[in-house]
Amino acid sequence: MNTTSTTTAYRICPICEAGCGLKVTLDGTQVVHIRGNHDDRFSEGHLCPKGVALAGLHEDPRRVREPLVRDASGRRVVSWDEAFTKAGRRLADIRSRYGADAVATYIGNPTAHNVGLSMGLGIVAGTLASRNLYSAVSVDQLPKNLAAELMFGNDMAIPVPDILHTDCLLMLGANPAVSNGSLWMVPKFREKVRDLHARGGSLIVVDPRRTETARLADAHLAIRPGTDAWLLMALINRLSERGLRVPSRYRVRGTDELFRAISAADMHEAAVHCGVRAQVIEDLATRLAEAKHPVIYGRIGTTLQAFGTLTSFLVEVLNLQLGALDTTGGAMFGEQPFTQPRSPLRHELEYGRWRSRVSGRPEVGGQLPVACLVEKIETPGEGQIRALVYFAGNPVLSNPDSERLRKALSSLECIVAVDIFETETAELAHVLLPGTSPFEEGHYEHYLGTYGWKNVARYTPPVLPSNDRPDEWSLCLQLAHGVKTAGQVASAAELAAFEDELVAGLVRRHVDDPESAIHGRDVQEILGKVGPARGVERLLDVGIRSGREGDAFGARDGLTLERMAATPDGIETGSLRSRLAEVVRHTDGQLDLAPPLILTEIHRLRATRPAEGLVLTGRRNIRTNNSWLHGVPGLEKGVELCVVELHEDDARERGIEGGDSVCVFTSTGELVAKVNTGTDLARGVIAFPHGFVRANYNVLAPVDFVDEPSGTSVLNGIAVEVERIAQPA
Ligand SMILES: Nc1nc2c(c(=O)[nH]1)N[C@H]1C(S)=C(S)[C@@H](COP(=O)(O)OP(=O)(O)OC[C@H]3O[C@@H](n4cnc5c(=O)[nH]c(N)nc54)[C@H](O)[C@@H]3O)O[C@H]1N2
Ligand SMILES: Nc1nc2c(c(=O)[nH]1)N[C@H]1C(S)=C(S)[C@@H](COP(=O)(O)OP(=O)(O)OC[C@H]3O[C@@H](n4cnc5c(=O)[nH]c(N)nc54)[C@H](O)[C@@H]3O)O[C@H]1N2
Ligand code: SF4
Ligand SMILES: [Mo]
Repeated sequence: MNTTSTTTAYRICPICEAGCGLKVTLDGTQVVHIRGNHDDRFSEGHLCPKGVALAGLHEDPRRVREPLVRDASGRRVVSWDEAFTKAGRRLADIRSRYGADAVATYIGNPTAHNVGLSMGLGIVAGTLASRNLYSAVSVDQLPKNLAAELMFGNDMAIPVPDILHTDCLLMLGANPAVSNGSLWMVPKFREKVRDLHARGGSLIVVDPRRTETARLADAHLAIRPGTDAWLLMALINRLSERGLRVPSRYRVRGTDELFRAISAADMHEAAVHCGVRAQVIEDLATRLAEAKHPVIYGRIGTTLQAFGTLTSFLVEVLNLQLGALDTTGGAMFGEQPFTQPRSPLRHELEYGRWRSRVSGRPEVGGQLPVACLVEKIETPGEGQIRALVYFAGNPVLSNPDSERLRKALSSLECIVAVDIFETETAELAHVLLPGTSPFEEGHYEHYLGTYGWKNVARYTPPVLPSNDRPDEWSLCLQLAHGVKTAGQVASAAELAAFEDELVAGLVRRHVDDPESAIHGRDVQEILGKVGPARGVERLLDVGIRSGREGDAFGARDGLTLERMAATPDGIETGSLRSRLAEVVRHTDGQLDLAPPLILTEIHRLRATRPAEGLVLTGRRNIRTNNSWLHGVPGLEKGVELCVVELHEDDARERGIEGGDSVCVFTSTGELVAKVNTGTDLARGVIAFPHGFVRANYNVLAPVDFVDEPSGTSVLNGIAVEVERIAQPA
């Protein structure tokens, strides 16, 4: 007889973009074990060690559970009221003394997987109304956003490969066998490649390293870092010579101008820059031309590099030229049930409307690149940054020239951190407001939901109650209230009224939107029907029920948040469908293929000699996530992850052997780590993971090495030297 009384709860894993549906077995409030949910319509049972480690993360004694403040007398635990008062008062004071721009905001990566936090931080940032808004996006995908803004007039218009139907997937600078995709939620990637092969299709990987993904591929092009734009231009030219032009069904402008500019790129010149023989490029062009449903996908390796915006733009040009954009089996725009009211058509680009004070870099979609952060803290004068509020990030490890940034951050008058660990950045904070455990919040993938390999509606409610602590949505509302009122703590009634106002605002915008399912309806009637009583879930319910799949608040059969919560396996919402016209936001409805910025970049590329000698690139592994999860029980046990990888011939030339300690150094900094040698890397390339404290990759990254149009930091393809050193004692 079974004597234990366990219960099962469902939780979408918030760590990476696989979005795995997890089955959590509980004994009371104790997590007994975690399994992948095989009935999950999206993740189909996928699971990795990090998902299992959520239990360890929940239990981890190092996880911060009470607010902390730091002052002259040191670090101490304080009540929530005291922490909110202190944060609000100090931020309000700095704003009143120096102006709104003196308070900067930094948004870290986990906010993308935490709906309460990401919607809540928007309220805080809106209250702060500072032009100093930064995020991990400028050490990640910003070039893709800018390329999309230029081409489609919509910075979020980034298509995903329709992996179910393609017969030729060309992948540049991505390793989904480890990362599970990025701006592409793709659990069970290996199985999807197996299916691709089973129907006669092929995978071609362009990467300086023979990665876990490259090992699954039919062909691997070991490209020289930072030269993908050359490869893409060579391909576009070859296909063009074979008569392939942008099909007439697409509404585009600037094709001739763009193709003329690209045609100046010579095949043999491209081959030399890329380190890939011309014949191999020719063969790849043939393969793409002959495929029925080819598709191109580029990720981190194509964005954290010197020509990130141009490369990202050319990826979509090639998709267009092949007729793959917005086509079954090609590059499709996904959908999610939560729908924002439609943004107006763009008369002007959301780009360069203001510039950073010192280096003059343009804003992109309302953000300044983190490459400007340090100078804006260090340089005295009008607009100098005096305080920082950050949400779930760790810029001291994740941003370039980290040592200089750490010093600059230490000089700030006030740092307010919203974090769950006392990280290298959090330890500089004056007020640390701890977020909740992943089991204490509901999950809906509202930021990345449109980048799924398929369209699915999923929501999982909190697994455990968060007791007396505010969830991160309420935490943000309280913080915003504190900024507005110079440190007053809102009562429960005041907080509820604040939330009511936000919900009513969203309902009103939907009612005003001609494309919303609740267009023209009565606001009070809708408000009376919003499902949950409290919390960010109310906003979710409004967006879901007003969207394409929604029940329009009882007017038709459709999705509600309640229905999704009752169906934790997820509800399929139809295949990826062609919807380019909905996505384009340029006023003339056309795609712009020749924005001046891109033409300038083509000239800049042709005038730039790629770095010679050794260059450094990144490498991810399955047991960490960016700078965190280190030391979480069960993850790093007995595996040395923080090692330099070097081609054995490059090692031999330098008198280095596997297991040696080496110093890696650049014009910016140096680090020491152990070496592995092998043949997985292209000659002249060394690889190292980011996010480790004992040897931080980003001390090596020069802050002014950026993708010029977007200001995104170039963290791959940095010129380095490596030298064997005596083993440390
Ligand atoms: N050299 C190099 N540098 C890189 C990269 C690279 O490839 N190479 N990759 C870049 C990329 S793609 C990214 S996205 C950035 C990431 O850079 P960041 O976003 O700055 O930092 P993370 O390492 O993701 O750290 C996230 C922090 O959030 C906290 N956290 C986790 N979950 C929660 C939560 O639910 N609530 C709260 N409040 N806090 C939470 C964790 O404690 C952790 O400290 O790094 C970039 N840096
Ligand atoms: N396990 C694990 N999963 C993760 C993360 C993690 O830290 N750990 N981080 C998550 C985050 S925030 C993100 S953004 C995604 C990123 O997911 P991916 O985009 O798949 O990133 P990586 O795995 O770093 O793979 C990037 C590849 O680009 C190659 N590369 C470097 N420079 C160049 C170049 O110039 N050209 C080309 N063609 N290739 C180049 C590198 O060798 C590497 O194999 O992963 C997410 N998933
Ligand atoms: S792959 Fe791992 S970390 Fe990513 S969502 Fe799935 S279980 Fe979580
Ligand atoms: Mo990222």
